[in-house]
Amino acid sequence: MNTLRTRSSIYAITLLSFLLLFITACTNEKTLVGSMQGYTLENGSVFSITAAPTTWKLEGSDVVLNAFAYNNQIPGPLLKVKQGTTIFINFTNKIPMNTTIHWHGLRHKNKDDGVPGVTQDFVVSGQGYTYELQFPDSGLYWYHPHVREDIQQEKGLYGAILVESTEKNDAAQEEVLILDDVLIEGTDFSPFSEVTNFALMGRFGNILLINGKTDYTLSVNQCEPLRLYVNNVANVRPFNLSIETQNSQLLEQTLDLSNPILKILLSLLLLNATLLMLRFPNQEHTFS
Ligand SMILES: [Cu+2]
Repeated sequence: MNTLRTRSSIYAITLLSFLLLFITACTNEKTLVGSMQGYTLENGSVFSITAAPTTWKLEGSDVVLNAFAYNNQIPGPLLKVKQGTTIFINFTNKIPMNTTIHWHGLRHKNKDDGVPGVTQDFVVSGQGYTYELQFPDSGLYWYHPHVREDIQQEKGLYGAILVESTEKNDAAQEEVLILDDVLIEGTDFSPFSEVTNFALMGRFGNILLINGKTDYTLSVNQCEPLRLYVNNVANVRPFNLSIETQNSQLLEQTLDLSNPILKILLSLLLLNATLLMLRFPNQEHTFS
């Protein structure tokens, strides 16, 4: 087992740093531990998701956010499904606002895509809605409200869906990294406006997060292929995520990270899911 440590910085620094520290030699042990709570859902499964207020303490600080969460988890439950399946989500809205869940990137029935006024009505506070989700394509998708994202998404309403391909998967380990930022003032969120007062879906934050944490760590196996699914759920910020591949072997990636132009493109594309396949034969690697 080895340790992947990610460090996020405060005060509007857009660069996310990753430090990989390998502490043991190569093993054949397969690690499939997600950093957020994962749920494997078979075809026809019914899964319940409740959006509700919660408190969210940022580790290593006095900050306790008055947040919203899906099933009291930030990020929300990681839904693991197989390509070609259908599941049902029994959604309950317990936040004091109307909301919906939009299933970002999914190619499925329009009526369940969660866009109020276009494909469905608001799910008013105290009520629910059953979503039918289909997964014709593999990859990483995510879900979030489609109502006042500047408040609801900022407060913690987001989660990921990992759709396993029907084709062979060569990765020994797969991890989902969700990048976010939050704007803190004192010990809580900076106040929100009654009306949307920023372009896009909100504001820049001053604390950076990976999977809801400021000091995210992850165990990985040395020498085995590691596939990272990276998703940006920040309301407006493009992250400058780059990876130094010194002594490591890139098996597969969607973009050539050594190319500065593509690096900029990657920053922008992180608004959607990006997939990286990596392998690290040597002892230490620094990602920046
Ligand atoms: Cu979206």
